[in-house]
Amino acid sequence: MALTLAQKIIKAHLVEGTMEKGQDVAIHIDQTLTQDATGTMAYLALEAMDIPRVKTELSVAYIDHNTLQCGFENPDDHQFIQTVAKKYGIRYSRPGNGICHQVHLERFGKPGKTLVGSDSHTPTGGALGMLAMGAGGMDVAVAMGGGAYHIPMPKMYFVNLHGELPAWSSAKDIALYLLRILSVKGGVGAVIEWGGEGIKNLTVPQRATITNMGAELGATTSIFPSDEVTRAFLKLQGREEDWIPLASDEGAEYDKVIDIDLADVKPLLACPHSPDNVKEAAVLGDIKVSQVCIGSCTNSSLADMLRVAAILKGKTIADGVSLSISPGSRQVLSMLSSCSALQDMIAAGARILECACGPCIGMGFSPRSAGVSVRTFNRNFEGRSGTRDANIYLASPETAAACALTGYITDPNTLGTAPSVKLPDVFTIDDSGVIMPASPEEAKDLVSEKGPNIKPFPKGMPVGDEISAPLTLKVGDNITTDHIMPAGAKILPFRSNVPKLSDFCFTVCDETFPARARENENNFIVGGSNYGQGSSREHAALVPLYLGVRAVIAKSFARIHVANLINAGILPLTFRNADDYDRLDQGDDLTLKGILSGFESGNVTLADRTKGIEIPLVCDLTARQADMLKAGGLLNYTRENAK
Ligand code: MIC
Ligand code: SF4
Repeated sequence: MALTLAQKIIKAHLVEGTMEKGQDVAIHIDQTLTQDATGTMAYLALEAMDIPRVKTELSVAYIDHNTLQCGFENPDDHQFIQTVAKKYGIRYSRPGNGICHQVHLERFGKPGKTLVGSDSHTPTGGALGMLAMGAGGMDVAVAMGGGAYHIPMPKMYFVNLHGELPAWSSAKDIALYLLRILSVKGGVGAVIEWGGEGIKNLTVPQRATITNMGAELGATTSIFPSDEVTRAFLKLQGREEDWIPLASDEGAEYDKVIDIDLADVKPLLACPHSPDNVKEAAVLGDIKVSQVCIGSCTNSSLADMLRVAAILKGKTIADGVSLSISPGSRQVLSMLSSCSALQDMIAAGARILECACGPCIGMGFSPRSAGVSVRTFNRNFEGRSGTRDANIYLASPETAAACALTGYITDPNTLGTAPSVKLPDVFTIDDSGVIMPASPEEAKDLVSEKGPNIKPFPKGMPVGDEISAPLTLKVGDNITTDHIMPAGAKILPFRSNVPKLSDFCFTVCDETFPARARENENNFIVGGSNYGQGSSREHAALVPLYLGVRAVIAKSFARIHVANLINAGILPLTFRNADDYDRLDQGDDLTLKGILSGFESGNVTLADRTKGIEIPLVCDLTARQADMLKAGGLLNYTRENAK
């Protein structure tokens, strides 16, 4: 049978299951990555698994999210991660070395390999022909321990690119173009494979912008073939030997094919507050901009930065604008500094930030009240920037630079001829920002160092046959994990302190939620469709668990979040009839009945004791997931199975 590219990689890594759409498949994982904001939890889970050393081909721990260090919390977390990495055989990418996805692409990704990362933008690696997926920290810990990664066998979508991009359009505009077609839930349950003659003109960093933003479509992952373009990129990185050719088979079948003529891709912006609220720059006009941020794992490659420098060269940014630029990695920053590009940016008025996530996760650089910020990032969820009433627009580096110069939302086409940028023939290769682990012999005597901010995991409770609880919170469609567990400079330092984090749970939607939840032993949450989209942070499950949330009932769930709920021991259920969502009100007293038999039959009944009605629910779980819930989550399940 002719296979798609993703099917080929899954087949080569299949540990358990059959490759039938929707069926649980267990995949062997070659590489893992973590970042610090999710890494502490992942490494606490790894330590709890009690294995001497990771079993993957390569595992890397990046420090890139929490680099503000306003107190002891962040540096203590860094120290914990560094000591764990040293002991367990994990490479440690120190703060300043760059954003995990950019550095992984440059230095470690390999065509044909599988990668799971405790960050939803791990699919960036698909630009190299990897099967790269975002996951919760506990799932990454299991993969480090040699365990398989479980996913429902995805559907296969194919995006067929034709022709060439217009001069001022870029890879970001392609990603936004697809988001406009498919929406933030259009990729759920699917792998998006990119191909067609149009890809031959897309470099690996451009491909990476596209695979990165597949996360915003809700896709399991996105992938490009490994071709001569891939080979050229790896050669520049001094790793041509990592290249292998990879493509889908002739005649491979896809569930959906989307044709895009690149000539139709104009400069686009995602308007507040969702990455799929996409409009053409040319039609937006006259919106005054107070801030522009260039960087993030979506758009911080050397080519992106050189284009920005060329646009800014010899000019000064508008008076009302504050411009930040964060290069994606130390390689990018040092290469910018060895030509005139960095100087051109500084002279134009840019504020150069360190090579880290920075403003993308609200670690500083919040916009002013009701400010308009144009960012080359991938998410513009309400409040994520740190300023609740700010309006965030997502755009390409070219459009962002144009906005910085004019002070208004601007179509870069109005700037005249697009600058052409030539990449250097030789790249600076310096891996000294990555600290190697100790040898197995030396590692025996090492212990991890935990600061006072690092608190243990909340304990999952075995799910029984009946649970009663009030409907403590009812929310709408497309609730993101940034709503459930906000981040930003004030909250992110507590990523290893669940009790403290619980003060902020759902406060974006309802400031009284944590106090209300604490009054009850058990709580239920009701959500709309695509509940839990966005980040992979398992804190969006662990913190509700700490606050007594026992089940979430929604119209539908995002893939990583539903896995995180189950890993935490929280029961995810969906409405059999979506209209029943309207029959429930916050404050209703509810009972879930027949849960254990529902694990087999797929049916659970929700009794609304306040209204005296019963609502049929769907319990769509694999046998492994049901066992995990019966055990009270992944950690208990792993412990029980180790006996
Ligand atoms: C994000 O972009 O939302 C993050 C911060 O990188 C998250 C991870 C986290 O919350 O720590 C993600 O994308 O998974
Ligand atoms: Fe970091 Fe932003 Fe990328 Fe998340 S999306 S990994 S916060 S740069």
